[in-house]
Amino acid sequence: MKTQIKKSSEKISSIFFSSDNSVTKKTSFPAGSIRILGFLVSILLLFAVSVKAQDTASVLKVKTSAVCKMCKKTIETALASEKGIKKSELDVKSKIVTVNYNSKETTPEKIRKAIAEAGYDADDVSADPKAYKKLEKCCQKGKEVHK
Ligand SMILES: [Cu+2]
Repeated sequence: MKTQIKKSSEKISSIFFSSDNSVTKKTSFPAGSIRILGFLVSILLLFAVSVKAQDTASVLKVKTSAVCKMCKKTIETALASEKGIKKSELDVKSKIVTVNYNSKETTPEKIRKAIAEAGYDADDVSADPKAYKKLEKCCQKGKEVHK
């Protein structure tokens, strides 16, 4: 950024102090201001875009039926391949998975559905029975967290 400003100010000063003073001074002044204006507008646009991008970064906490570290791995792996999910981390003790996602690319409903399709309950969405049966026996052992 700084070098860009330096460059454009150099250009402007080279216009101002060029040999053909009387003519260029008057004709190039507006061109210089337009350049500065364009530069400021693009900074504002960049700022607006970055603010908008931040707005789409969302966090969702989902209560699951995970009972062990293997469940944690299964759920986190399943969510990793979902569109719009940046990161997910399951706390086995509380059975809560914290999901960082882009609200423009996915929704809480889709995230809960993905967890259910991996074989686990997700809030009020029940685990897909077929996926549940495919889980390791250890993960079907019951509702209590175990090793
Ligand atoms: Cu498990």
